[in-house]
Amino acid sequence: MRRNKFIGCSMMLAMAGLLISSCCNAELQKEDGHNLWFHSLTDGAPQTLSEVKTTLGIADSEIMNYWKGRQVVTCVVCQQPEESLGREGYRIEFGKKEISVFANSETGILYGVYDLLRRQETGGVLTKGSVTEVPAYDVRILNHWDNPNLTVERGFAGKSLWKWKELPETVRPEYEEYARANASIGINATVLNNVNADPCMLTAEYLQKVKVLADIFRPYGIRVYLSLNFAAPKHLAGLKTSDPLDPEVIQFWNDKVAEIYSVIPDFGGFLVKANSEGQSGPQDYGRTHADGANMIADALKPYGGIVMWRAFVYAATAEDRAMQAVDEFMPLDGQFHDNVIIQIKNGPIDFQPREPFSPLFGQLEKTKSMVEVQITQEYLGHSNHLAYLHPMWKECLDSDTYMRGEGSTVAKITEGKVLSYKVSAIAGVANIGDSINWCGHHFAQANWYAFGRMAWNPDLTSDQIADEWIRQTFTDNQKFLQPVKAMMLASRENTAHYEMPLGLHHIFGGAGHYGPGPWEQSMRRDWSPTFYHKAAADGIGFDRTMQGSGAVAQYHEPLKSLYGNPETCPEELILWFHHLPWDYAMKNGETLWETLCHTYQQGIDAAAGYIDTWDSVSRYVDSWRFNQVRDKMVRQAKDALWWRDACIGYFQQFSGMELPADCSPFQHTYDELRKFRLRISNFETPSPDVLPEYDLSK
Ligand code: BDP
Repeated sequence: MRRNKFIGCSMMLAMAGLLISSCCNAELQKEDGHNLWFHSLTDGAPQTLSEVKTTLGIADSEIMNYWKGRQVVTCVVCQQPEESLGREGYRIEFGKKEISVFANSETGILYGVYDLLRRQETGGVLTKGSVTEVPAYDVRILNHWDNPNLTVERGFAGKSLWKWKELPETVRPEYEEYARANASIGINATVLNNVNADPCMLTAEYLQKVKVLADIFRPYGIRVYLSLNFAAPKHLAGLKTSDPLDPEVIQFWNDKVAEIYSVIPDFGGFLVKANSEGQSGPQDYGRTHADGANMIADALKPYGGIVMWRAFVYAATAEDRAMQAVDEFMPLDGQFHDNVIIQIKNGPIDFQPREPFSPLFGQLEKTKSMVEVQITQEYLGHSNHLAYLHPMWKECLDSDTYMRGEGSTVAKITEGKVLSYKVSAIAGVANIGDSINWCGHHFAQANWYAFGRMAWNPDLTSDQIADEWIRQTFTDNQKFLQPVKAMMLASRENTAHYEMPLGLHHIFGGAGHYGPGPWEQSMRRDWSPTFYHKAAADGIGFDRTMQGSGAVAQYHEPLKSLYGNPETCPEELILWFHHLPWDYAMKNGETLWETLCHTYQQGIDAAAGYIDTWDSVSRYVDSWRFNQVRDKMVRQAKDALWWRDACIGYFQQFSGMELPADCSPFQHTYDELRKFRLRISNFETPSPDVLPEYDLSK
């Protein structure tokens, strides 16, 4: 190894004078949240982007602008590659006077520099020894569900960040800020458009726009991918078919891929939603998912591109939607070409506040798979609710599938440690829009941050990630850090408590997926809340045992037996797998009805408690962010009551049981609440004036 690059040196800044010593929020500088987790790094000032748009130029500029330590920082791209560092890893060697960052690539250096700056802000800079970091997943990718008309499917943070009409001429600074934010947490890939893909994204006109973004992202180590519309041959080239075995169709895709690579030489590949929710796919032509995926994969192969083919498929006719992905993909195991990865949502239904892991992870023995989590809070209160999602994602990654005996966790399988993968990947559906704070809720930024950190290192704990994020985004003052972290760590579970406790799922009102609608029956039964909770005089819950749908059989032993028996099934999933009588005896000695009511109550109390916690730390937050967060917390606490009134009020007609005396009284009957969902328009965050009014003092 030879030091061939000295890219930066430390600047000792007289920072002490700038440190915020105020303890009154009105005196803290106004902060709109645009600086994300660079808040402490920039000391509240707008971020400074590098003038030199090369990877090393950016790394250099970050050190020059933001390194506050005494040590001189040198960065070294290894001439003789160090195998253990891989393509993107790095090693930081700490000394009293000097810190050196070693990597095999310039991107590795950039990651090392961001690590160093993170350590600086979170108290992790060492004076001796070294740390080596290598990412667990090769492709750490955001999936934007953004449409060319600037709407964002399930987006709750304004319109799309990508201003397609202005591109390629007008280039907004946010594009580079986005790239920088991603690079700082190790995200190295992005799908720019919705899985429900508009074919126009692949036209020559749009590729020129995509190229501009790809050029901005490249020095930050980020590759661009696109969602494709499987019927593009028909839409774009006027072919009579999009049959994947048709020679003209194959030629279309070969030509299209060649065109894309001529414009974007490092294009990553495609994300495909096929034969799902009305999207076209190979089954329209009597072909299989493997036929479709392989045709696209073959076109990409010469360029090194990959296909992420989604397993999110289900049909209205199925007995149990939770079983569909396995039923569909198991018979195809082994048929996919080696640059295809099956992209599987963490749970078998659809990003609910709690699901067991998707059994498909444990069933694909000869096919690569990747996890898709949802960063945007489609089912967890949109951008109104504080819900830190890392614990939910980690629950999935740490789940043991028992595919190859004990220890075949979802993380190990998808990292390629069980079957060996050439390329491993993990995806998160982005929660980013053009809102000034990027994510709508200041705390929703933590989920973007957590996704990146988790994709780099799935072993990091929720606590570690929240800790880092709070220190960089707000303050490292323990009086703020500890209570706020505790609130974040409990928040996902609390959301499950007041929305869908004990394994209940999919009981949202309307297609907006915000408020409750337990009474609803849609035109499709598998979109109907009543189909999922099955509340009736004899009890509640979906029977997925061998006497019911048999979904438990998609899990390997011992899970099949564990989930299949209500005595051993984890209680937080009990109504996912079982239909039980209202007076079923729970482990705590209560009836199921009592525990159901008490779990909702726990969620209600916790949500109300956020307001108290937040008020107690007001002096450590600028008034701008304080007030915005507080307003949302009030809404969240009211929504928790709404969920309980609607669900328990509705279930009560079947259980015939009273609300336990220690629960908050009902404020609305479920009949009153039915009308509210009608006024929430699809895919939008409902505005407060269309939501039921609640009095939090009762
Ligand atoms: C569901 C969303 C829908 C998406 C779909 C998907 O409600 O808007 O298109 O997932 O993942 O969660 O394709």
